[in-house]
This record gives sequence, C-alpha cells and structure tokens, in this order.
Amino acid sequence: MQSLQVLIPVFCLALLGQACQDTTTTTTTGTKDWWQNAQFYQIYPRSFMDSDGDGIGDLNGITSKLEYLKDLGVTAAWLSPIFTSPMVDFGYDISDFFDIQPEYGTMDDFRALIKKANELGLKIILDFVPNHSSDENEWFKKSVRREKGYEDFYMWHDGKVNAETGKREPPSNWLQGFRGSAWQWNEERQQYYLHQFAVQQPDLNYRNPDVVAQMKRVLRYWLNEGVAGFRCDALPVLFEVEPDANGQYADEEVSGLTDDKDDRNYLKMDLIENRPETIDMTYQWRTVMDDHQRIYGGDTRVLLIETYAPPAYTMQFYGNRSVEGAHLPFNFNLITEPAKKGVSASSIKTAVDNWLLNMPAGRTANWVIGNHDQRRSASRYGVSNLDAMNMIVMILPGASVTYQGEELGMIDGWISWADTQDPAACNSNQEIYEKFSRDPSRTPFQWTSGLNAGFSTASKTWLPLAEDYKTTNVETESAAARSHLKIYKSLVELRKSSKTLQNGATKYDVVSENVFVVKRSLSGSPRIILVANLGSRGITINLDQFDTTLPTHLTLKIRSLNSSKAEGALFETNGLSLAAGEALVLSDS
Ligand SMILES: *[C@@H]1O[C@H](CO)[C@@H](O)[C@H](O)[C@H]1NC(C)=O
Ligand SMILES: *[C@@H]1O[C@H](CO)[C@@H](O)[C@H](O)[C@H]1NC(C)=O
Ligand SMILES: CC(=O)N[C@H]1CO[C@H](CO)[C@@H](O)[C@@H]1O
Ligand SMILES: [Ca+2]
Ligand SMILES: [Ca+2]
Repeated sequence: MQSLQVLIPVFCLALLGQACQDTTTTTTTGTKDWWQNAQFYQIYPRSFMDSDGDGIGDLNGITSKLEYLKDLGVTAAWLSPIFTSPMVDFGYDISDFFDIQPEYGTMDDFRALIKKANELGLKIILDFVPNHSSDENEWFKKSVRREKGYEDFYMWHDGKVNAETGKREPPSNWLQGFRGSAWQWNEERQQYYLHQFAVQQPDLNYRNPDVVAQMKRVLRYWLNEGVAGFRCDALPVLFEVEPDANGQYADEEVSGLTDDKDDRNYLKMDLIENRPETIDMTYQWRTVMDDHQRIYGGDTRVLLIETYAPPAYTMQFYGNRSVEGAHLPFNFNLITEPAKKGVSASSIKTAVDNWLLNMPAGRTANWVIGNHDQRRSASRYGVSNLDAMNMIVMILPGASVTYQGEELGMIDGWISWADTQDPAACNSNQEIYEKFSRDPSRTPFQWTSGLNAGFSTASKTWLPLAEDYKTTNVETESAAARSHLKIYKSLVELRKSSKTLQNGATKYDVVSENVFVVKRSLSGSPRIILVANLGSRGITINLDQFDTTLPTHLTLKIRSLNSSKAEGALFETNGLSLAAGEALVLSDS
C-alpha cells in the first residue's frame, strides 16, 4: 500500500457505512439521457487559459480552447465560479451573482463562449454557490444596515455574555472551514454573523423565503443565458440547526479527531452540516430546472451536487419515490476511501461498494477523483496508478468527472509561502501551510512546453507553474506515440462506442490482494474487463477466481502507459501476468 498525501476534505468526517460483500449490481437498460453516460470536465477558469496576458485565466481563454475539450470527447464542462468577486476565496465569494468577474471577461464574452460551445455540441455548466455571498455583496451591505427586506438575509445573532468575565462571546463554538470561529462580530450592526467558510463569506439565511426566492432567480437568470445546468457548491452546510426556545444555538461536541482547536475537524459538525432541510431545498431547485426545460424546451438541465457526507445523507439528494432531486450527487468515495486506507484494490473496492450498494434503484452513478480542493490525482494515487484510476472512472457505470489536467497526469505544483494564495493556507502559518493549501492543484494548465506552458504570455502567472510542465503538456503528449492523454482519449472513445459500457451490468472485486477487476456485460455486446494492479510488485492472476464465465482468452484494448503488452493481442484469462502499476482494458471480441 502506498501512503497518501491528501487534504482530508472538510466535510468527510463521518465514517461510511459497512459495505456488504455482494459484488454484482445490475443496471437498467434502455435509452439514456445525455448526462447519464456523460464525460464531465471541470475547468478552473483562473488557471485554464489566459487570453490577454495578465497571468490570469479568463473566459476568452476558455472559448479559445473549447475545441480541445471537443477533441477530448467531453460532453459538458463545468466552470468553477466566474461571477463578480473580490477573490478572497477565488470566486467562491460572490459579490454579484448576476455578472461576470471583470478579470475573467464580460457578459458578451460569456455569451460568445456559450455560442461557440453550442456550435461544437458542448454543454456548459456553471458553479452555483448557494450557501454564502461575499461580504461585499449589496445584499450583505443592506443587511448590515438592516434595510427593509434584507434584515434577515444572513445569519445574525447577538452572541452571549460570559458569566465569569462579563465579556461578549460568539453564539456557539462552531468552527469555519478555513480555521477559527464561524462567527464574526460586525461593529456596525452590533451583532455576530455566521460564516461557514472565510470571514468574507457570510452565510445566507435559508429560513428566510426571500433568500430562497432570490437564489432561484439566480438559477433562472443563467438558465436563460443558455447554461445546461449547475454544479452546486458546498451543499451540506446550507442549513444549520435552529436555535432553541431562548434563541440560543447549541455547541457542537468535540470529535476527538484532532487536538487543533482551530481546525474544523476538532468538532463533530452534526449541527451545522447535513441537515434535512438542505435535501428539500435541492428538490426545489430540481423543480426550477425541470420547469425551465418544460417552458423553453431543449435538453435536460442538470443539477450536480457537491457533498462530502455519509451515504445515508448523500443518497437522499437523488430524490425519493415521489420527488426528483439532483441528477448526480458527486461521488467522492474514490478520493476519501484511499485517503483513509491508502491506495489499494481493497480501498477502491470499498469506495465502489459504498456508492453502488447504497444508491437507490434506477439512479445514475458517477465517479470523481479530483477537483480544485484536492491534491492532483497523479500526486495522490501516484503517477504509476494514474492510468488505472482514469480507467476505473471510465469503466465503472454512470457519468465520469475529470478535473482539468487529470487527462495529462499533471502533478501538484510546489508553492512557496510567499506565493501562497489560498485562504485555507494563508489563515495558518509558514510552518504548516502546506497541509492546508489547495494551491498545488490550481497551478496553470499545461498546454505546451514553451513559455508559461502556453497558458499565458505574462511575465508572472497568478500561481507559478508546476515543475513538470516541459514533459507533461497537451502538445508533447499529443505528439508522443503513447501518453496519458492518448490513453484517456481511447478510454473516452471506448465509452462512446461501447453499448456494454453505456448500459451493461457491473461486477467488480479484488483479485490476488491488490488487483482491482471490473467486468461490464450486456447480452449481445462484447464484455469489457478492466484489470488494474495497484500493488508495487508484479503478479500473475487467475481471472477464474473472479468470474467463471469468462472465455479462455481476452483481447487487449487499452493499456496503461508503462505496460509492455501489445494492443490487439490475446491474453490467457487464467495466467495473466501484470507488472507493478499495470492496468489493462480487455474484451472478449
Ligand atoms: C420525499 O421527499 C419529500 C420532500 O422532502 C417528502 O415530503 C416526502 O415525505 C418524501 N417521500 C418519501 C417516500 O420518502
Ligand atoms: C510501471 O511503473 C511503475 C512505477 O513507476 C514501476 O514500478 C513498474 O515497474 C512499471 N511497469 C512497467 C511494466 O514498466
Ligand atoms: C470542490 C469545491 O467546489 N470546493 C469549494 C467548496 O466551497 C468552498 C466555499 O465556497 C470553496 O472554498 C471550495 O473551493
Ligand atoms: Ca487574463
Ligand atoms: Ca449555511
């Protein structure tokens, strides 16, 4: 097993349920809607492509690279926030939900992006950040001044007086995501406000119907601009527990997980995460999506949800027997399980079990291995396991999600304390910041081996480039006979052409301690078998142990970068030798 350097997501504390040993799940066949087998691709706009040489990625940069996404086989790109923002949390602190951040471009640039995407048949999904706004948002300024209609737009509280010291204290012991108290005193209003993230990100009050209506207006506004849906940010923290009869908030209990009292993991977070009202709000947003499609026609508008939560909670986002919810609550299990137990076939199996065995019938699975909050996948799983991980994401049933650069095997950049930008790191200190920093996975995208990796013509980019850009980039990998990029593309092509991958049943297991095997099958269509050796030594496996119905020989379709086998060659099912880190996609035709 490999040890992992990973940022434990703020919201993944709860232990996942006990998985059972059943390894077979069946999928319903029939026509699938566009999102059910989609290839989602996350763009971090600040770091994707800079069109005007200021060192910061922008909308025109994205537009200029849409052909690359088309060529990759992407169905829909979701953009991290592009809205007006003081950039304290790089766009997750929105001061105007209805406009574009000037350094990213204008509304016209956005319309040009949508137009070009439509021409190419690509869908654009925006990030919806419902939990909070920036403290520079007009709504917050009005709320501070108690202007009519805005008095209760945010979560205000008087705080309490300490009986011994006589001093004013925050209403509760709740902690924010970026270290320290979740309550901030506001001099002007003479009250505390809640912020589950940075001080400059006050939480909106969803118990106020005006807030609910306003945020639905945000959704409709961008739907009218032609977006294909939303990816909803940080959902588990939307609602907090209600105050007691005396108007007081209860304290969270200590979790016992860390001694660091500023770290949110110090507390259990039962009262300010994963509340039932949040699920219902998602159902309401789904109605907004469906209504829009009913009125204006076109393809399904999708709702994707960010939630690091136990399955019992996460699965409710899908909806229930009477109500539709999110199309896809993002599945981070392939990130969180290996983070707990190391990268191994068994941690991957647990991750898959925890999703497929808990997912309600008739729903669509999805697989995520990275985003702008995590270290890059190649760094976390190890470069030698990168192709295996991309294969797992693409061969398992349902939608796949790629964070920009995963197709290239981009690794983390190293960022000095002086260059550090992320508030999660800046709120710590020079000794420990690397533990909290999300900057390493946000370094500029690597297009070429030239100046600034072709990202920008600026003398200084907003974050420095990762060291490996001269060898790991689109230009070099496209020209090479074999590369991570080319393997990624063949996987996408296989997904698009294989009825088995689109509609087939799924069986998976661990074989010979560290080999993860997946079989997809559909009657009348070739079977697809993925074999990934996640161990550090070579091994010969007998696939009979996994499935007795396989033929004696299988044809190699796709192989990991350092595999020395030949594509198109036949391999014995019972006696398949695998080198360390070798991963193969095989078929019976
Ligand atoms: C489904 O969810 C709705 C909305 O939250 C709720 O009112 C209803 O009771 C739920 N139905 C079932 C069968 O769980
Ligand atoms: C693949 O790469 C890993 C890690 O670099 C190495 O241990 C393994 O031997 C390589 N396998 C082959 C077939 O080259
Ligand atoms: C993956 C992701 O989108 N993470 C974001 C969650 O929300 C917080 C606050 O809005 C951001 O800081 C994260 O980047
Ligand atoms: Ca720019
Ligand atoms: Ca909240």
